[in-house]
Amino acid sequence: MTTLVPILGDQLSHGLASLRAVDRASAVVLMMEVAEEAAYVPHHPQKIALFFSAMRHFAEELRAAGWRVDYVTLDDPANTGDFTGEVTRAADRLCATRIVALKAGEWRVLEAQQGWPNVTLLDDDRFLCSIDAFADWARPRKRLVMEDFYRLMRRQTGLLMDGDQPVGGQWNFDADNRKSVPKGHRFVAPIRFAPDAITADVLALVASRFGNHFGSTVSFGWPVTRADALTALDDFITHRLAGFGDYQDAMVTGEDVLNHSLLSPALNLGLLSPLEVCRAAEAAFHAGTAPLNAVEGFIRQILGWREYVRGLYWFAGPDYTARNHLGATRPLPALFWGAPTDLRCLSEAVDATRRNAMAHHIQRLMILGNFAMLVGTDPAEVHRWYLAVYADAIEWVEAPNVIGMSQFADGGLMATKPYAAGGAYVNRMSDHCKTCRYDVKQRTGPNACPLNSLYWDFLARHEERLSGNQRLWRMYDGWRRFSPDEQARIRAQASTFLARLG
Ligand code: FAD
Ligand code: DLZ
Repeated sequence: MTTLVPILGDQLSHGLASLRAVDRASAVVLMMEVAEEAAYVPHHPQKIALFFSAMRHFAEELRAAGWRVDYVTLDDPANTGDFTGEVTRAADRLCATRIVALKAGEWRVLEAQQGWPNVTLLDDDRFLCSIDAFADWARPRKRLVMEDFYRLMRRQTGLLMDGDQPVGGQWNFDADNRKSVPKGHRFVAPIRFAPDAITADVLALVASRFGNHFGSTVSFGWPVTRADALTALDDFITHRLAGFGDYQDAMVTGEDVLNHSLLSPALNLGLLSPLEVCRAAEAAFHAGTAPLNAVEGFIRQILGWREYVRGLYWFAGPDYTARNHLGATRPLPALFWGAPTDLRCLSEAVDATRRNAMAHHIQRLMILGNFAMLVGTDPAEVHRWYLAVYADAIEWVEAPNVIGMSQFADGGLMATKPYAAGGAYVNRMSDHCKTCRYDVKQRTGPNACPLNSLYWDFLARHEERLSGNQRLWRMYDGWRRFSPDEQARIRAQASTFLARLG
């Protein structure tokens, strides 16, 4: 009587519910490298290598812990290329009488799992808020305000709480976290992990099979085991957490990481748990090595945003990624795949993405996402790009951030207003404009920063739909203060740019 336990690439946790539910002596763990997962969107080669390497290391650890593991490599000639084919083949091969699996992190794969024979699907309990608990919170509400959810999570977990009050007397220290970086400030580079023999094999495999995908693997240095991930966590807590809050929204030319943690891939693969990461940050505050604005800001990203977007993804339903509230239809501009652009902010963000399979939050939201939305890109194309290019992209976390937060394609389920910005924002939060060929202060003319006319054109295009939004009142007031001639010049400038964008 063999029980088959399929474990997917983002389920690399030793305490997995499916492992807890079976008897080690009669279970066989199945892990599968499958072509469909690697290519249903053209994933960045570094992302594919990260998943395969972490999977191979995890299989080794399971074997060392006494599990029988059946591991199907991508180049196995018998590999059918998809999860269902491999699960069916393994069930036959091992004469399995039942299958016990953890529910996948996206609708597409969950639907496939539901078709597996004799399968028991278990809830993924590696999150601090269950899907049902989020739905109970969300159902009676008109607006799903993240801050309300976050305070509930603070109370439930006791993180940064003093009885029923927030430590420091305030729930949120975001107002302290908008500083620009002083000239000459030095950031401590994050720890990188040199590829071992397993990773080197995987990098060679990925180069031969997916070398034509956008992205480089040269900088590969991700933690691929739990031990490495714990070292990366310690490195962040020791060297970068203290400055996390101050420069959280900043962008600096040539600085890919600043004080960010780079922990999202390890968290999303399951190498680290969200609670242990939050507790490590909280301990640094209590030890006096990191200030409250930094620790609260960091914990809010994980306890608040990460749990909130996961709940929202499942609450919103399987059609969420098809939403297109603003009716945007433009194909994704070629610059997202590395075609040259002379906007410095965009070239920096795309280049970091190409080199590292990573860009930090403000680059994703306010540079790349903002540009895609201002030019009217089809949100489904934007979603597929983000899913492909980032090492941490799993649909449950990527889709709400892209469809909801960055493209306003869900019509405000997640964000209260579109995150739209012109050049002034980029100039305030970064040093990019100083070395850009465009003049950020100009709206029209050959040297004007294109973001300025695109921003006003976006507001004008969507005036009927958006001008009733209270949070956009000031922006529409600004637009109406322009003379009709100036409005026409701005729109003509945007239209010329859009025509050239093709
Ligand atoms: P830090 O700045 O150090 O933050 C700490 C942790 O908080 C992150 O590791 C992450 O786990 C969590 N976090 C922070 N912001 C968010 C958020 N908005 N949603 C969920 N978790 C958050 N994050 C992903 O993990 N996968 C994605 O595919 C993804 N796609 C995104 C797409 C867009 C358009 C935007 C605006 C954001 C996206 N994010 C995504 C959220 C965020 O940008 C990344 O989590 C972050 O940049 C990862 O880098 P870090 O680990 O250094 O984060
Ligand atoms: C992202 C990814 C890739 C590139 N390849 C695999 C794979 O070959 N095998 C696997 O088990 N998982 C892979 N993954 C992660 C899955 O896409 C992820 O588990 C699903 O999106 C479900 O959340």
